[in-house]
Amino acid sequence: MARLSTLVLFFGLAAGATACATAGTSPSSPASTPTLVPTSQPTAANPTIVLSEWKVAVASTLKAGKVTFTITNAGTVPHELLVFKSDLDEAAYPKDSAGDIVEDGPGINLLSDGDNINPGGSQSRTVDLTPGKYLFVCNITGHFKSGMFTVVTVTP
Ligand SMILES: [Cu+2]
Repeated sequence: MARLSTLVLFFGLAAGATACATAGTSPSSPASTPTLVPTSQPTAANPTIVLSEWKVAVASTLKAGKVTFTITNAGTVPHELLVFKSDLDEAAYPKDSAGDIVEDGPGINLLSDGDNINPGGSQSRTVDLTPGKYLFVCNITGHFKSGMFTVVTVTP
């Protein structure tokens, strides 16, 4: 599957490059016409999130909008991915006595939750991101405390 994706990406890029070259050399484009740059460059529209001990590997900046994540577990124990939106720093998140996040606690908003993902497994999840500060975290007991989170800023 990874190989196929690479191929698709390669041909996608090749097609984009061809379109670009064609547009650039077109003699019928008057100089005064604004150049339409094909928006075929890779975007963060469908980012991959890789979970492992004890990391949530995701870009620290994402663009607002509907985003479909592919979430994979590259670790050796089950993990999950929760997406919280909050202005709070992660240290100020409401926590229980074990140090796990109280998911419906004050000051935070759980936007997305899903089943645990077994080692080697993956999951697809669509989240509607609005500008602000987010915490992408695995809240299986002890994992947040072990540093399994990433702060993500969503820009307009
Ligand atoms: Cu975890």
